[in-house]
Amino acid sequence: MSEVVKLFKTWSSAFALRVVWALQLKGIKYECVLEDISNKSDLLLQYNPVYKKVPVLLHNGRPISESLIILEYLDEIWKQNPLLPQDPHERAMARFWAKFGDEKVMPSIWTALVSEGKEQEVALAEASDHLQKLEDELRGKKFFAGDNIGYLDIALGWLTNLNRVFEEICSFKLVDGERFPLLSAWLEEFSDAPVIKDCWPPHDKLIHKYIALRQAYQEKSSST
Ligand SMILES: N[C@@H](CCC(=O)N[C@@H](CS)C(=O)NCC(=O)O)C(=O)O
Repeated sequence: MSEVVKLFKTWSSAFALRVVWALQLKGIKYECVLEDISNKSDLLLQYNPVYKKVPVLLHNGRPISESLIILEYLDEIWKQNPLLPQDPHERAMARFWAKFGDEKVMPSIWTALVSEGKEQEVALAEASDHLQKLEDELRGKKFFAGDNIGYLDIALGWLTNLNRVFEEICSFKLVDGERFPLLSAWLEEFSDAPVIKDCWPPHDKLIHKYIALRQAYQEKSSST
């Protein structure tokens, strides 16, 4: 059967980028449908009526949303270059750390990026604590998945981009090579991997977007 795969994404979505990476790593042919989050298409609302967010993967006309769930789906349907570990305990651990990345690491780094003063200080301390846990997870490994990029590397891949943005906008290193040597090496290995590096959103456009988000956050905080 010929497979029809479409991916609804925006130019910058870090969540959609996970799906792009997985599709590329598995060599799955797909078509991109670019969405504008400020003016969502009827199709996006139809395919993801619950969250109304990208990414949405459409496989032979059937939609799947939530990036981590899409990764699992791709892994189940397309067996080549498996993303999740074969061992059930390792698989559970990969899911655990991916959830930790989304629920703990991402919000703390996000707040550290957009805030200032005391709020930024607190968020940074929290982020460093979380990053230390990821550093410990990398001990003895090149990638979180082992010798090759896997599910958890893809799930945490947003960190590469945000780390660069952070350094440029806040003028200091979030993932400091001295404090987090394994995580720093992972950031480089991951972002330099051929399939990964071909898919980064345009850097300057991304920096502008984050500067605008930072300004908006600070204006909102100062008016409340
Ligand atoms: N948990 C979701 C998060 C997806 C998400 O937040 N997508 C953003 C773009 S990066 C979005 O579509 N936002 C639209 C909105 O919040 O209305 C996932 O992993 O797919």
